[in-house]
Amino acid sequence: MAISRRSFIKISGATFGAAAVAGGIGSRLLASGHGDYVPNPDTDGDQVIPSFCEICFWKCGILAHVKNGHVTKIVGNPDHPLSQGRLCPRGTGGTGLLYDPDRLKKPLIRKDVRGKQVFEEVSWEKALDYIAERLTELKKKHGPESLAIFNHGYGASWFKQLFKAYGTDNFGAPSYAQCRGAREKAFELTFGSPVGSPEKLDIENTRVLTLIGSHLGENMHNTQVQELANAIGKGAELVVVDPRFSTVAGKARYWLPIKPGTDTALLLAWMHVIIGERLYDIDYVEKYAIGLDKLTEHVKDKTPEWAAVETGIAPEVIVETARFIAGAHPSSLIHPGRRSNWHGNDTQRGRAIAVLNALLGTWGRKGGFFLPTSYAVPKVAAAKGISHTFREPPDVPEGQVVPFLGEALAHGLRDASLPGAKVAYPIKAWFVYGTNLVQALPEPQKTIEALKALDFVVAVDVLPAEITGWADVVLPEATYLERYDDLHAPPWKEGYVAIRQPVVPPLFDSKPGAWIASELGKRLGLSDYLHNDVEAYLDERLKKLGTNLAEMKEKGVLRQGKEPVFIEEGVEPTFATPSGKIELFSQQIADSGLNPLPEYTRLDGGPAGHFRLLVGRTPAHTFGRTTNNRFLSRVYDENAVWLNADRATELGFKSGDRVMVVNQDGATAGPITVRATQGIRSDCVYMVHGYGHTANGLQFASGRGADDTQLVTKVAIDPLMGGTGINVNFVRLERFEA
Ligand SMILES: Nc1nc2c(c(=O)[nH]1)N[C@H]1C(S)=C(S)[C@@H](COP(=O)(O)OP(=O)(O)OC[C@H]3O[C@@H](n4cnc5c(=O)[nH]c(N)nc54)[C@H](O)[C@@H]3O)O[C@H]1N2
Ligand SMILES: Nc1nc2c(c(=O)[nH]1)N[C@H]1C(S)=C(S)[C@@H](COP(=O)(O)OP(=O)(O)OC[C@H]3O[C@@H](n4cnc5c(=O)[nH]c(N)nc54)[C@H](O)[C@@H]3O)O[C@H]1N2
Ligand code: SF4
Ligand SMILES: [Mo]
Repeated sequence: MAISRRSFIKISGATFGAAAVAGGIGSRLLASGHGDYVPNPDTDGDQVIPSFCEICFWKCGILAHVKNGHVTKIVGNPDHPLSQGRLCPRGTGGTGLLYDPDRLKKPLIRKDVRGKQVFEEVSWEKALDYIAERLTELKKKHGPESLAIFNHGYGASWFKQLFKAYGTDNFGAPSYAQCRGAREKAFELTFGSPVGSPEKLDIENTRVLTLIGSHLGENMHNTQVQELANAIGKGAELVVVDPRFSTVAGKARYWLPIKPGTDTALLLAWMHVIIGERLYDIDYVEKYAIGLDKLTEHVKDKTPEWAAVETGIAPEVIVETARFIAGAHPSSLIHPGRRSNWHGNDTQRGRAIAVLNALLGTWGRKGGFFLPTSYAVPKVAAAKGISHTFREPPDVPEGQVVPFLGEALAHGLRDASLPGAKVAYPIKAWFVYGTNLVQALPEPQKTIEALKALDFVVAVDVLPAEITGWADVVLPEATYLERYDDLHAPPWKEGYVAIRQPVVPPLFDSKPGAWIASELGKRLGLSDYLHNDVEAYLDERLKKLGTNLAEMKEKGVLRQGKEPVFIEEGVEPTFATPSGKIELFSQQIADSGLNPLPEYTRLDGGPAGHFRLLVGRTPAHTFGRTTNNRFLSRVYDENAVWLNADRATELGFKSGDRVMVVNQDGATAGPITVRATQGIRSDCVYMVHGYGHTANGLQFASGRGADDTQLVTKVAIDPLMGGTGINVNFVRLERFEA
């Protein structure tokens, strides 16, 4: 039964009878089979329905305008604390996803026809029966933990419940070990609490904001960008540390074009100056922190002169910026960053950021980190609780030690799926929800090898992304505008609870995740462990809050009202570290045999004539999940490779040239357009992630720009938390001959 040597099947637009019409957005939408409807963002709706966004993971409150059954526009909900009436450009482009002509429309099953693998459109009944049959067989043969679930997005909660009931706790998300993981561990080790998402930052009241990489404004988390604009309006100043002249560097008092991978040296030198000149928050550190003596000793030789050699930043600039940053404490925030798995030594860099914040007294302070509150929303239990004891995920090879594991490592679960993997037990099947593993996981060669070897792969998606072409069964989910998900009540400055609800019924034959999980549950005999009627479930939860579903559908969000969230307002911080204090020195890390004080590791340089590959975001897109969105692509439809202008001249390239990007292992990506600029150092190049799709079902995005993932054939593993640093690949540019 098992399909070996699974191959990539192109889900083409033609499968669905949608002609590939050349031309503008209108004709593309006509091809969607959704009548002649083209959303007009100037049209107000007859109905205005509140919900929350899923174009990225910030979850801003939206108001969807609906007229004649169509969504005309999406605007920010003024009652929602994260959007405060405004959305980022991506959020307003949600209609471009809803009406994307390339959406997955019917369940698909892989079939072998005369030795050739093809997809067949099937009914939901047939697709779900088939998955249940295969998962039952898998459990019998290899045990439930041989199934790994990969996920991203809020809708995954239904599947987490389902698969825990099935018997596996092997959930991996690239948004941990490839993203926030190092930062979260670093802050946990220092303050006893991760930064979390949405990050608990009071950017609004900060006087000096220091950004290490974090390219706010291109990295477009709505609330942070709004708060930054307000802070600048009130006179806040910025220190931007970035090898590239980012958008936000253009607004900074200081731009420090640092040599990539040397931030920890800069941070240690700043500490050297701040401790040496007693510019830190002396009372705060005395009251809340331990280990200042050891830190002082540790940074004694980390002089600005020492750091200058590492970072390429002049010693006097290091001293001046250290004084400038300390001068504004405690409203002087060193942004913790988000995508922090860069070079392998990342938890140590995160520790340096956390420790510097501690010296500045920012944790729990206005203009620093707030101490969040949340709206207490009682849970509602299913008929049966899950009492299974799960086997540890096989995400770390036998013999390797990762002392501070957090969430399961997504790449580790992938590696446990490779033939011959040295793990406690192998992974044999994947259930993939809302993550395009082919672009999201580094070392794509391993991802493909695993996909070829697995017994069974299911992908739940909204678009025919690369991962769906590797699945045995593809399930078309309804978009966030067509479904309920669970209530959202995150820790924030003010407690609130928000609802996601369908603003229009699902298009085509797509179905909400809650329904899919419930139907699979029925077939697996697990219904008692699930909430099978999403409306009844939400209503019951809301009744416990003294409201109900009907009322909440009108209101969209309930707010708890302002509560104290700062030490200045009388909140006493608690630190869930072993000592109960902020740990400048970490005994936990010492016990694991690693450096208990933030440690700088010098990186290897690349081969001669190569540039370090750096990646980032564009304000108009979320990774590759929106690059097929025609509305958002009106602004930015292809990535470019940033190359230092002097180097470009030396190498004979100019802006607009088409090149292939080739890495140290001979892997290639492109063609892509050169952007020759003085706004980047000469030792690195930069591109936005999420382009260069190869799935031709993504009729708009396919073949546009280059996919950086193809060039990430190498990673550096974080010795503390096991994440993959991806900024360790080196590339050169070759002229593209068409
Ligand atoms: N518009 C938009 N916004 C997004 C997203 C999106 O897809 N689109 N994705 C969201 C997600 S999930 C994440 S994780 C975040 C990611 O956004 P960030 O957390 O800001 O990502 P980074 O990788 O830290 O930042 C990339 C920046 O770091 C710089 N950089 C590269 N190497 C170095 C270095 O060694 N040192 C220093 N100091 N700087 C360096 C790059 O030049 C670039 O400007 O964005 C979030 N916001
Ligand atoms: N090379 C490289 N790799 C990276 C990064 C990088 O910058 N460069 N960034 C890293 C970071 S910071 C992160 S957070 C990860 C994120 O990477 P992923 O986990 O892959 O996240 P997305 O790109 O948002 O996932 C997109 C998939 O979800 C689908 N999708 C969109 N909406 C829905 C929905 O409502 N339901 C379902 N079922 N599917 C949906 C999209 O069509 C797409 O296939 O990637 C990491 N990997
Ligand atoms: S930041 Fe933008 S894309 Fe993300 S949830 Fe908010 S509006 Fe949506
Ligand atoms: Mo991320």
